[in-house]
Parts: sequence; C-alpha cells; structure tokens
Amino acid sequence: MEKLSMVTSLLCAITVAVLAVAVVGGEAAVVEHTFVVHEMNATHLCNTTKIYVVNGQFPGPTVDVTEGDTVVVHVINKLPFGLTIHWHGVRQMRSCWADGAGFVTECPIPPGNEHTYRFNVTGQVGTLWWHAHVTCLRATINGAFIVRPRDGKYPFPTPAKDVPIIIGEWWELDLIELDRRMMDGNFDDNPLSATINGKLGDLSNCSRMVEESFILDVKHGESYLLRVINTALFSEYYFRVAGHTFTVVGADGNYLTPFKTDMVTVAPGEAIDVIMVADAPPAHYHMIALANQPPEPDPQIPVFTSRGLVRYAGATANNNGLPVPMPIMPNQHNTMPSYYFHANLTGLAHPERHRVPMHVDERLFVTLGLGSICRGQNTTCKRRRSPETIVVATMNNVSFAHPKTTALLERYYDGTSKGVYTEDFPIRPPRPFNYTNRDLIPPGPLEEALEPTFKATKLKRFKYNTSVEIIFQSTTLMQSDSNPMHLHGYDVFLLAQGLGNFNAKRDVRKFNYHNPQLRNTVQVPRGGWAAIRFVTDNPGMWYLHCHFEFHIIMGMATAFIVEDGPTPETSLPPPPPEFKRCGNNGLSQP
Ligand SMILES: *[C@@H]1O[C@H](CO)[C@@H](O)[C@H](O)[C@H]1NC(C)=O
Ligand SMILES: *[C@@H]1O[C@H](CO)[C@@H](O)[C@H](O)[C@H]1NC(C)=O
Ligand SMILES: *[C@@H]1O[C@H](CO)[C@@H](O)[C@H](O)[C@H]1NC(C)=O
Ligand SMILES: *[C@@H]1O[C@H](CO)[C@@H](O)[C@H](O)[C@H]1NC(C)=O
Ligand SMILES: *[C@@H]1O[C@H](CO)[C@@H](O)[C@H](O)[C@H]1NC(C)=O
Ligand SMILES: *[C@@H]1O[C@H](CO)[C@@H](O)[C@H](O)[C@H]1NC(C)=O
Ligand SMILES: *[C@@H]1O[C@H](CO)[C@@H](O)[C@H](O)[C@H]1NC(C)=O
Ligand SMILES: *[C@@H]1O[C@H](CO)[C@@H](O)[C@H](O)[C@H]1NC(C)=O
Ligand SMILES: *[C@@H]1O[C@H](CO)[C@@H](O)[C@H](O)[C@H]1NC(C)=O
Ligand SMILES: [Cu+2]
Repeated sequence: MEKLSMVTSLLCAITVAVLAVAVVGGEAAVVEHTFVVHEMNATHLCNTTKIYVVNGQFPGPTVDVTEGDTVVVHVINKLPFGLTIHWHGVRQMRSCWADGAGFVTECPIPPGNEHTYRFNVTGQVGTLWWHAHVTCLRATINGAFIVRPRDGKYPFPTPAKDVPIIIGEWWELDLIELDRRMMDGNFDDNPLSATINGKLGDLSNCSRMVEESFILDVKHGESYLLRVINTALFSEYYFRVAGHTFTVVGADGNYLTPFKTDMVTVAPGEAIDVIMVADAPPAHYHMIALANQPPEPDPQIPVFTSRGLVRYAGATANNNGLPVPMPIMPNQHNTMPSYYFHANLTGLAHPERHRVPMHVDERLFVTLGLGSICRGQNTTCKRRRSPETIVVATMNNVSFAHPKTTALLERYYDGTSKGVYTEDFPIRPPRPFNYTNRDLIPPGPLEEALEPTFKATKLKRFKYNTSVEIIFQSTTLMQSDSNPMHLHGYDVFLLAQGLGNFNAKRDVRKFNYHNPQLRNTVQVPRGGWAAIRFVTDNPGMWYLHCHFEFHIIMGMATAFIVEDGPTPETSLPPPPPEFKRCGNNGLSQP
C-alpha cells in the first residue's frame, strides 16, 4: 500500500479502506486513508475566499478506529507550501517519527509531495483529533479522530449515535497572511465568526442570505455521544443546548467520572465527550457555541457565536409555530464557568491508568507570559508595544525560536544539534515576581520593567522513566488569558489547579493523587496555575506548547527530549523507511 503511484492515481477521491474487518473484540485492523490537501473556494457572508482543506471537506474527514488498530494515512500535498499533519493526543508510543509536528519531528511535506504516516493507537479510548501543524493552517485543516473500545463496551450506556461537534472559526483573512502578521507581533486580526462543524449558523447573514446552521437530528428517548472538539486558533468556547443537560464522560481519549452539567467548556486543543439524552418534549432547540474572553483592560475582540439546532424526529418544520428555545449563555467575559468546569472533572479510576507517581524526580515551575524583543539588530528599544518592538510569548522568560529549515528530532537522533538547539530550558523563572499582580496588565510601568525578553531554541532533556512534575503559572504580565498547554506524546495527570500564584505550602494539599484527569491539553486558568505529573515512558522529541495559535507562533513553546531506556522496547526505533529527512526537495517554509 506504500505504492505512491497508486495513491496519487486516486486523485482527489476520498479513500477510506479498512483492510481488515474490525469486528467487536476482534483482530486489530489497518485503517487507511488518503488525505489530499488542496485549495478550495468557499463563500460565506457575501465573500468568496480561498481556503485550505483535506478532500474538499471543512472540517476534514473523520478518522474512526478501534483501540489497537494501526493507522496509515497518505498525505498528498497539493498546496503551494509545505505542511505536516499532527495526530493530536495520539500517544505515539515509540513512534515519535509519525507525530507530525512541523520542524519538531519532521520538516513539512513540500508542495507536490506526499508522506505516509503510520502508527498504532494503543491504550486510548474516546476522542482525539488531527490537524495541520505548521503555521495557522489548522484553522481549516482538521478533523475528528475517534477511538472506539475494542470490546465494544463503554462505562456508560451505549449511545444511539455519536456525533463530532467541532467548534472552530471562519477566517476571511488568508491563513498564510495571518501567520506572517502574527510572527511580526501583530495580533489584532480576528476571525469573522465561530463555526460548529464548519457552519457559521443562522445568526450570521449578509444581504439577507442567512448562513447555514449545524443540525443534529435526534429521536426522543435516545442518548447521543457528542464529541466536542475545539479547533479554534483563538478562543475557548462555551457550548450549551437549550432544554438539555450533559453528562461529561471523557476528555482527550480518557474516561472521566460521569459529571452532570448544563454547559461544556472547551479550550483550543481539548476534546470533551458528553452524553446528551434527548429527553425534552419533541421540538426544535437551539445550541450555541460562544467564545469567552477576559474582560478589559485586556484587548477586546468581537463576540463570536455559532448557532445550531437540535431537531427531534416528529417535530414539525415550523416547530408548531412556537419560538425555538435559546440556551442562556454566561456573559462572554465571565471565565469562572471554565475554571469550575475544569476543576470539577476527575478521571474514572482505573487501576492500570491511574497510578499517579508518588515521588518526583524533576520539578519544573513554568511561567507563561508575554514580553518583547527589539526589531532589527537593536539591543535596546522603546518598549510598551512601540513599533520598535515585536511582542513575543514566553515560558520562563524564553520565547521559543522555532526552527525553520530543520527538525529537532532528526538533529537529536543524528547527534547534530549544535547550532540548532540547546538543552538549558530554565526549570524556574530567572526572576520571580508577583505573577498575577493585576497592575502588571499593560500599559504600565511595572510591566515595562519585566517586558524585555529574548528568543532561543531551548529544550529540556529527561532520562527515560523520570517522574516529572510541572506547575504552569499564568501571569498577568501583558495579558490575562488562560493557556491551554498541550504536550505531545503524553497524557499527564492534572493534579490540581487554582487561581492566583501557586503556593506550595498551601496548594500541594489540594493535589488529587486518587483519580485525577489524564489529559493531553491542560487549561491553565486565567491568572492561575495548574499542576501536572507524568513519567517519561515514551522516548523521542515532544513538543510542548500553548494551543492558542497566536501564543505558539509568538513563542510559548519548547520541546522535551526523552532519552531511550535500557532496552529496545524502551527505545525510539530508527525512522521508518518512508520517513523523509529534511532538506530534500527544496523544502521551504511558507
Ligand atoms: C477560486 O476562484 C478564483 C476566482 O474566481 C479562481 O481564479 C480560482 O481558480 C478558484 N480556485 C479554485 C481552487 O477553484
Ligand atoms: C504496531 O503494532 C504492530 C503489532 O504489534 C507492530 O508490529 C508494529 O511495529 C507497530 N507499528 C508501529 C509504527 O509502532
Ligand atoms: C473578502 O475577504 C478578503 C480577504 O480574504 C478581504 O480583503 C475583503 O475585504 C473581503 N470583502 C468583503 C466584501 O468583505
Ligand atoms: C441578520 O443579522 C442581524 C444581526 O446581525 C439580525 O438583526 C437580522 O435579523 C438578521 N437577518 C436575517 C434575515 O436573519
Ligand atoms: C465545581 O463547580 C461548582 C460550580 O458549578 C463550584 O462551586 C465548585 O467550586 C467547583 N468545584 C471545584 C473543585 O472547583
Ligand atoms: C533601532 O533603534 C533606533 C534608536 O532607538 C531607532 O531609531 C530605530 O528605528 C530602531 N530600529 C528598528 C528596526 O526599530
Ligand atoms: C500580588 O498581586 C495580587 C493581585 O494584584 C495582590 O492581591 C497580592 O497582594 C500581591 N502579592 C504580593 C505578595 O505582593
Ligand atoms: C528576561 O531575559 C532578559 C534577557 O536575558 C533579561 O534582560 C530580563 O531581565 C529577563 N526578565 C525576567 C523577568 O526574568
Ligand atoms: C521506573 O522507575 C521506577 C522507580 O522510580 C521503577 O520501579 C521501575 O521499575 C522503572 N521502570 C522501568 C521500565 O525502568
Ligand atoms: Cu497561551
């Protein structure tokens, strides 16, 4: 099946081949897809724009596998610039080469070329997703990645149907141009609208042309597994359906203790599984996805909403002449529901999956903030967002310099890291300050003093089987955003989170060692902290970054090197034969 001529001859056809029949409890299958990435014209709100998509779909095709399956995806790049596809949340045990993190695990697939990703999905059940992992392309190049239980059994009544609810954004601005502007420290651009499964929703219109809404058809009495994924570049979302409640049952491919709520909060990078029972009187009900944002003095963005519809079988087209109920949404400036939602979730205690390491070998305290560097070759410049500076995002006062022509994993594997990266990522902030002091929100003299920072490719190296604890601390340095931190190749125990500055004396007591959530994306609250723990059992080069696109582009990122263990079973194998090294085919970044 590696025969590329055969794959390319399929042209734009969408091929989904399950080579072995996946029967419940049966043999592992090979799930094979061809992703043709291409440009397409799309019209929304009276404007036809060029977008970048897989197989003509926005969102892209769903990858649907059973735990234990092998996934093979042939990506054919018909864009005029390079890209990679990342399998967000897939642990990639000993298959780091297939992680698809641009310039971290591989160089982008050049225009006109193809690449095959091949990996196993083991020990995970629930919802993950996939997306382009260079620049801003993931706004339209994304899709759901569903992992079903091998024995066909869920720890909750089997739903009648399951439905991805992909919350995203519609950008009118070309995504390559958006990337260029953000790299230059300009983050004033906004999407035009929120989307649910690619639909802007009927609250948006132009010249009396009303935008389509996502419609979920249900039957009274049945239960639905909604796989709520946030693919947005910018915002955390609140999601509600009028007249209905949810039971949260999973997140990031791990089960959770069932938690009843009437609203889901989902940050970029997160995937939340909820059961919704269609138990309301048969009729039509609106659903709403609403972006939240911190209040002033943070810079304000427009309100982004997409409205969809839940439609009961048997309900009349005009809803019996009655108004369609709207869910009551929180104020978009109220970020407390997000904090409570995340803090209320616990993992479904599972003897094998929930052995929290009780000792810690290495501790990191990581501040998340913004700063600035001088433009050009200047070493001093006027600060406070003057045109002499470029605003950058930081972790422990380092703004990550993303490699542009090489991949970190390749350099590590070859032992040619010199001049590419160093291994001195700071394990604590160089200069402690009052991280959540409200007076640090710019503009102001306090912030100005802390603003100067620098760019460097600093990584952190761990020995195999190290128990690592990280406290992520959001800062009010130049913003009061939350930060959804995403670690590739791992699920981490989220031990606790809190508001204000982390205080070990007071806060370690809150750590949940019994049944913490296992997450690949941890929402670090606005003006608060989150504590995680994990054991380095997966050798390779693993990207760690904020999943707000403007933060990652501006440098809120690093990578963890996890060394090989003592045996072949604990070591990263050599790159697979189909893996393409950097530097071939005139690779270039868009
Ligand atoms: C999109 O529309 C433009 C202008 O009409 C046209 O030149 C271009 O070929 C179209 N692109 C695609 C991929 O259809
Ligand atoms: C996937 O699992 C199979 C069966 O255990 C193994 O032979 C293969 O090497 C694995 N593939 C990868 C990419 O890890
Ligand atoms: C359409 O979108 C482009 C960006 O793709 C923008 O420059 C232009 O102003 C938009 N036109 C309208 C009528 O909104
Ligand atoms: C169009 O949207 C505006 C608000 O943006 C709303 O007031 C108006 O009713 C909408 N028109 C239609 C035809 O839906
Ligand atoms: C859970 O949510 C409720 C509000 O819905 C809140 O009062 C409570 O403090 C939350 N629990 C935690 C541990 O944050
Ligand atoms: C460098 O600094 C000088 C003096 O402050 C200033 O005039 C110049 O514009 C700066 N260069 C850039 C590229 O900002
Ligand atoms: C840090 O800032 C917060 C919020 O402005 C304030 O309440 C707190 O007293 C400050 N802490 C210290 C130690 O100065
Ligand atoms: C950040 O790093 C820069 C450059 O080394 C240094 O001047 C500055 O004091 C540091 N700031 C903080 C808050 O540590
Ligand atoms: C990992 O370390 C723990 C002790 O910290 C030890 O008990 C265990 O055997 C080690 N596992 C491996 C695979 O090396
Ligand atoms: Cu961030």
